[in-house]
Amino acid sequence: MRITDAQVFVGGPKKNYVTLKIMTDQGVYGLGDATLNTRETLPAMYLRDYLIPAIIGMDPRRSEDIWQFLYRGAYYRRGPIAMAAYGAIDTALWDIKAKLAGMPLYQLFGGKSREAAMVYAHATGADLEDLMDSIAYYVQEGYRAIRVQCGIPGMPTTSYGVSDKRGDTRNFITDYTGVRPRTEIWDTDKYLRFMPDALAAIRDRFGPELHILHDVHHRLLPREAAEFAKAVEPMRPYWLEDPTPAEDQDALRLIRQHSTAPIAIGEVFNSIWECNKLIENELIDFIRVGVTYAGGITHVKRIVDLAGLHHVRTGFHGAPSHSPLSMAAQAHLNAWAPNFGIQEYLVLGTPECDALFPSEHHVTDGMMYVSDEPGLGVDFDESEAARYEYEPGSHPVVRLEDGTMWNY
Ligand code: KDG
Ligand code: MG
Repeated sequence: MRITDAQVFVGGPKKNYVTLKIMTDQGVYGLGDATLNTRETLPAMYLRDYLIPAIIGMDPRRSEDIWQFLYRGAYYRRGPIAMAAYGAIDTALWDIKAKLAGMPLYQLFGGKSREAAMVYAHATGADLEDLMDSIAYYVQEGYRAIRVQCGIPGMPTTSYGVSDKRGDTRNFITDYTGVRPRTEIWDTDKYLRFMPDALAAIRDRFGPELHILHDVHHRLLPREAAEFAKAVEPMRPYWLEDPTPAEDQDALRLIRQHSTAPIAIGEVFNSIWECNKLIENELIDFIRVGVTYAGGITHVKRIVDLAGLHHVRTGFHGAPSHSPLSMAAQAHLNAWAPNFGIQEYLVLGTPECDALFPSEHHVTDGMMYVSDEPGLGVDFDESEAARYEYEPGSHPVVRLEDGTMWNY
């Protein structure tokens, strides 16, 4: 069996999904996702110019060897662009393998460990009252776990993931008006004065059972993160995400020394070599990598197994930039992983998105049900894809009030 060709498509309904389709001489094809949000053309170019020509003629069933060929063969290893490109190839090869076996992908991992996987939704509010309404909406929709992000009083702009318009619960991460980013202003003191009380009010209003998650989005220094984690511990958050940038990993010990609040990190990691210290030293509770830019199923599965040895559970990244293909790959991993924790999930199911990526994966009452179709269980409609073009977008950048650059 041989790979005969592969194509890359960039575009989608209000998204720049990077979709790879690998064709074989037996008519079976595989699909993968290389959507690196706001930098989408780079993995697409890497695939088209370097990787596709190199894999044509290879046996698609040898997914491990092809992964090693891509990773070891590049010489300049890792990085999000390369790992997104390898990930798309790897996911497409697993799709082919499972289609050949006539089985849903999770069966190849070892079968289901659960009937459905808990997901968390995103609630956002311009202020606390607005956030309470947003949380109430998701509770009533059946979600058991909700990430809560709130405008901070006195801050001149909104902070991460929040709209400045009341009642607006769209996700504010990517701005598709060009590559020049807008600026958010950040003030740690105002955040630290407000957020613990806000989390206490949320716990008070929604009771003990709701899983409350919060994304600090790399804004705090390690000592501040320790102070914050200690302050919110009594509210029993499900997790605090990215309390501090994880470049200085030893600094995370400070949080552990002061608080038992669960810590989730890893959405910007693209290899096991960024996670292994945090996992082996048990400095985190949830690993947040995504199949899209952490080298695909082969590599993420390796990370999941390492995490399982150290009581670290999965909480795969599921921001809106992930296409239904990588979300499906994660749905299969979530169905299998003995150390599954939770899955981030934003409603993808617009009619346009469903038409582009037909599938039977679905979320009901806050639980994700994996498709039983052979392979990933997601198809790709090329005639629909022809409707979309790449639209340049950007994340915000963050500055302190005096103009100093800060971490987005
Ligand atoms: O592209 C950047 C987003 O994926 C990121 O800001 C989202 O932090 C994020 C999350 O937890 O989903
Ligand atoms: Mg995050």
